[in-house]
Parts: sequence; C-alpha cells; structure tokens
Amino acid sequence: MTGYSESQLQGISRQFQIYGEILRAEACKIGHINETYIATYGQGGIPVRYVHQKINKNVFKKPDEVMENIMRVTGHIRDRLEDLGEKEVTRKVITVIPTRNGQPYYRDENGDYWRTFLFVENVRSYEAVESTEQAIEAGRGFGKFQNCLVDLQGERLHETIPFFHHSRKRFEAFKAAVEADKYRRAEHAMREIEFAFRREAMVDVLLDAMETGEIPERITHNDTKFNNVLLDLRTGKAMCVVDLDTVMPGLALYDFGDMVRTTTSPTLEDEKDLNRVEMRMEMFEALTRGFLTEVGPSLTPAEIRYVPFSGKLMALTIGLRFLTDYLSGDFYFRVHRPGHNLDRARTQFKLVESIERQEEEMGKVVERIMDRVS
Ligand code: GN1
Ligand code: MG
Repeated sequence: MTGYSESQLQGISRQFQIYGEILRAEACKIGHINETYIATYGQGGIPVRYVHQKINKNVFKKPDEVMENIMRVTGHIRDRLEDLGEKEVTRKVITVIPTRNGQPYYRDENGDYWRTFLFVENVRSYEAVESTEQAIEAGRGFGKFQNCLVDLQGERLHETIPFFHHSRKRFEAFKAAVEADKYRRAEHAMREIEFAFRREAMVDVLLDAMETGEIPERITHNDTKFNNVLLDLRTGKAMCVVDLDTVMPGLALYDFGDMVRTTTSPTLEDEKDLNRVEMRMEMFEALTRGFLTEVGPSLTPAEIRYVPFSGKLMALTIGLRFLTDYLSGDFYFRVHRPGHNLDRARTQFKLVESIERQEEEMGKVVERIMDRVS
C-alpha cells in the first residue's frame, strides 16, 4: 500500500474546497479496499478534519458513477433530514467536499480518483459489537438509511460493482479458482473447500425468490458491516452510515444478512480462535429489533421469512469471496499476514455453522418482533 505524506495530501487537498494548511494527517487502517487518510487542517484559526480517500480503481471500474450515486444519495438524505427539521445534519449524513471547480472527485496525474469528505466528529465505529444496545443501533441506523431512500426519484442508481452479491456468480468464481489453483493453495484449504461445496444449494435461494417476484429490488447499502455505522460517543446512538460506494439496487436481505454476519459474533472478522466465533441470539434479537422497527412494516412476507436465512447466506457468500481471493493470490482484499484471507474465510464458515444450528430459534425471534412492529 502506498503511503501518502502530509505534503502530498496537502497538494491533493488544494484541489478541493478546503482553504487551510495541513497540521497533521494519518492513514486510516479500516477497510479492505480504498486508501483513506484523516487530515487536520488549520482553517480560520481552528482545526477542522477532513477525510481524503483514493478510490480503488481495480475494484470500482467507474469511479465517476460511484460518485454520481453518492452525490444523489447523500443529497437526498440531507434534504429529508432538513425537511424533518433535524439538527446536526452534517453528523447524520456524509458531506462530500467538491473540488474547486465543483466536481465530486479529483483525478490526479496518475489517473487516480480522489474524493474528500467532512470528518464526522464525536462518533466512533467498532470492529466488534460490545453490547445489545450497539446491535439495536446498528439495525436502526441501516434501517433508517434504507427508509430514507425509498422515495429517491429519477433513474436507477448505477451498479457500481455488477453482480456484487450475486451468490451464484460468487460460487462459480470460487469453483474456477479451485480448479485453476494457480498458487497451489487448495491443499491448505481442503476443509473449507469441501464445506463450501456441501452448501452450494444455498446460493440460489434468494436469486430464485427474486426471479419469481417474491422479493423486490430496493435501494440498499450493500456493505452494512458493523464498522460502517458511526455511533455517537456520548449517547451511543447511531448517527451516520458511511462507506456508500456500493449503495445501489439490491435486496433488503443482503443488508440485513451482512449485519448479522458482522454484528452478532464477539470476534473480529479474522479471528484465529474459531471456538470464539458464534452467532449470539441476544445480539441477533437486538439487531433484528432495531432493523425491523424501522423497515419491518414495508417488507414482504417472503422477505421476513428469509430474515434468518439471510445471515447464513451472507456469511457463506463473503466467506466464498475471501476463500476465492486466497486461492487466487490475494489480489482483491488487502491482507496483513500470510493466510489472512483463509483465516477470514474460516470465521465466516464457522458463523454459517453457528447460524445453521440456531436458524429455527432465529425464526421465532423474528416472528415475535414482527408481532410487535406490524
Ligand atoms: C470490503 O473495504 P470494506 O471493509 O468496507 C468489501 C465488502 C466485504 C468486506 C468484508 C467493495 O469492504 O463487500 O463484505 O470487505 N467491499 C467491497 O470485510 O468489495
Ligand atoms: Mg466497504
């Protein structure tokens, strides 16, 4: 990973509508895809923080479309919040700082795309959930986000990564990586490979339900990791949803499933002690309560039926992606140690097993909650 110095960032920032000098800057280690820096500027005599981010062009082939989506989505949410008379709107929705000639991104001399956001103060994100209150807030935060976008007018949003959560295509890519075994790593992942093959039937379930019209397309976030919702430092309430690169047409269940994947286990995504990885029912209940209180009334019966399944599917699908990347030489997700993507795949599959054991009980939890919110 390239590390940008403060003076290089200063050069980049001069392209944007920021009129101060950098006091300090640091690289932000969260996220596996883009390169992110948090920089403090002296502006009008007080320190103001901004986020500079280089968009990963290998992952996002059309960064201009990513930014077009983000401008529409954040603009719409801002309008909604202002109409509601909400305070502190710049802490509740991401603010894109335009370039000095009014563009949402700056393209540098290497052809890299940079964007700048206002840094949201007095919030933080967590890599692992610490309490049921946090789980409720995560559910509420992403639920509200989805609600805010139901009346977004105009053309369909761009698919910034086509077939992003298409679990059948993800499975086929995994199969191809096993067959190619380009890096001779399959022998180290035999158990995981077999685990995935035994669950192939799962990958078509939601795609089939979508085909028959049981499940509608909606505007969704598509990367609802727990660390993508910022919680207020003082109140612990969900303030702002971040990482909007994959906001596009999708399934409500993808968003919910990815929350289950990232918000119910006490462990990190790359936990090595698999005995610690588990789907905890109290976290599932809290998360579901938060999410369904917001969006439950607008979901179809089929969507509600698949709520417990969705967590299992997302854990399997993201696990397949980690495993595929491991087998293919670690070119997609940033890794910090050998075998990192394999470790990540293992935790996902452990979570799949944990959900399999509890799926029935999870269904009862969903029913109980729906009785209260509908
Ligand atoms: C990536 O970079 P980050 O952590 O926001 C990935 C998600 C995965 C996630 C797994 C564009 O998100 O789909 O669920 O890693 N984002 C993209 O941690 O591929
Ligand atoms: Mg992301």
